[in-house]
Amino acid sequence: MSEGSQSRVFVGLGSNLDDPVSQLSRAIDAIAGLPQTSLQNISSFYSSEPVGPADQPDYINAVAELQTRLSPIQLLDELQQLENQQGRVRLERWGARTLDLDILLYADEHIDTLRLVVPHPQMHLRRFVLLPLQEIVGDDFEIPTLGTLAQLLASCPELEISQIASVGKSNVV
Ligand code: ROI
Repeated sequence: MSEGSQSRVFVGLGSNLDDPVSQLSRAIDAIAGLPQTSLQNISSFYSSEPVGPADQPDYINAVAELQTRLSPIQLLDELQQLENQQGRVRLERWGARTLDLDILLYADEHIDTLRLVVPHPQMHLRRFVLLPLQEIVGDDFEIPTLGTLAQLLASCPELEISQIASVGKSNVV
């Protein structure tokens, strides 16, 4: 990457169709290749029951930490292109998908536009986001306006979730 100011960003990854583990692995490689962006870290992969409509397969989730010079909207455009490249079809809200990439945090920015809301408005309610994030940043990390990860995990709804051994890559730099 060239000179200029970089932002620390966390992206949530999720898939529950067409071999979710490979979907996430492909997405991580693609994120690592984004312009003006470097992949700093990736959590383990986690398997969980679906939150929302139950008549769909279990999900695989992970969280990636990036440094990027892309603006929030440029990053959103890039991530949506990756979703589309991996066959995502937007059928129903909260339905099954091959790949979901959500900007969870963009530095300590608050963004509230039609296309993008950051911090992600549901992240504090989703154990499948908080657990992989905690693995990367630890208990004391503050989510702007919401509190520390330890506090958020203590009040987050229960979820059947398990860490899948050794499929994530940790500390990729
Ligand atoms: N449930 C789980 N466990 N993981 C997800 O990534 C996920 N994504 C969604 C909904 C349908 C809300 N449920 C999920 O979009």
